[in-house]
Amino acid sequence: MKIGIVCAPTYGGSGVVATEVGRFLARRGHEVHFISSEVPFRLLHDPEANVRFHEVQTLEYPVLNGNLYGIALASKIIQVAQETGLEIIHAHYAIPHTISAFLAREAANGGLARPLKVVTTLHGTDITLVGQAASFFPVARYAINASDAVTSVSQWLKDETVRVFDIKRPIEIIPNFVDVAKFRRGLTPCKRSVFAPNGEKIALHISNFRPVKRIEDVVRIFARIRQEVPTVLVMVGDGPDRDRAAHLACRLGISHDVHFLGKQDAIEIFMSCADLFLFPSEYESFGLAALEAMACEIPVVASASGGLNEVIRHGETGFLAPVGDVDAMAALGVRVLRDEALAHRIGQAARQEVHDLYLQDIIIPQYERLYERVLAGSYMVAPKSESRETTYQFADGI
Ligand code: GMT
Repeated sequence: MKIGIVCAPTYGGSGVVATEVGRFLARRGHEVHFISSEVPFRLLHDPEANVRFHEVQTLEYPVLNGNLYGIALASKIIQVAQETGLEIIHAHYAIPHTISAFLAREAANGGLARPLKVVTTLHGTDITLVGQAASFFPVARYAINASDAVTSVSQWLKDETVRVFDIKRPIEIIPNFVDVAKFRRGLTPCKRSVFAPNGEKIALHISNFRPVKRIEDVVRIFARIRQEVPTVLVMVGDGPDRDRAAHLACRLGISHDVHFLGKQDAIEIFMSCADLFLFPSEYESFGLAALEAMACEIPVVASASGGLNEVIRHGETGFLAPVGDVDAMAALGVRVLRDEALAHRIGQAARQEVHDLYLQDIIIPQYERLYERVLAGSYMVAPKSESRETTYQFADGI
């Protein structure tokens, strides 16, 4: 198949998942075209045969009040589809990517060699933050309803999407996955001696440091753990709440044990030798970083919220505590850092869970089958109108 993937190129779960989907589709013989503002960062250092990148160049023009990226993206999609005969656009993020794909299809006005199908994957913040804002709501709902197929990375996100947007159409759950050859214990070079020269344990947090990640909770949890077990905290990533977290570490007098490393490409280097992963988010539609930590056999302490309840089985493959319950999360951290047998058992079970449920060989065929059904016209017949009473009809009786 000839597949166009539209995604955010920067650090962040949706861009990572989109890149890995494209990479593994290419390895299975499909022709994959990434269309984005920059080369997705996980593709930068690891190019693949069968993968092409097409840069969207936009224009900031003050008279038009802002960013014209969505329109430039639509033009690029038309150009790529005309040049390569794309069959599918797989949009990761409903806004603006799905809308740009619709615009491309409409604007091409029959000028494409083949009809272009649009598959949308919902990742979370496109629904929970952006889509719910009043200025985007009706268009986000339209993106979901008018896509040829829609997938969600968790049951929780699907339920939220259906509830918030009153969606009647089918949404398939295709969870995220991990490349276990890359994310595994004991990679070299391990940075343990750099951060923990005196044999301290290493607690790790990786995110984009946005408010939803509750970064200050990470610091508070660590401060409590450190009183019980010699530990350092490694913070990978950057974002709006970094300074608040650094300031809090200062106020608590622990900043010499907190290492802010900023954005890093090869996060597996840190994951492969950490002892604990702290992930106290307000919610996560999935929590890809938690899954990557599980693949590296690190016990994860996370909040019992959103899709994290699906990814982590409390006491078996990691630990969950109520959102904001810093004391409970610290107690779980202390327990697992003190008890090596427990840490080993949880780490092994976590890695096994990834092998059982979240391998690329399990997940990628699910996308392939979806594309095939969409191309065969056996997925769904689009409704004529978008009213609440609309009943959807399925050519294959689903
Ligand atoms: O906030 C982030 O973590 C970034 C965001 C994104 O869109 O890149 O992540 C979302 O998608 C990831 C990949 O499916 C999920 O693993 C994250 O849980 C989700 N983030 C939130 O729901 C907050």
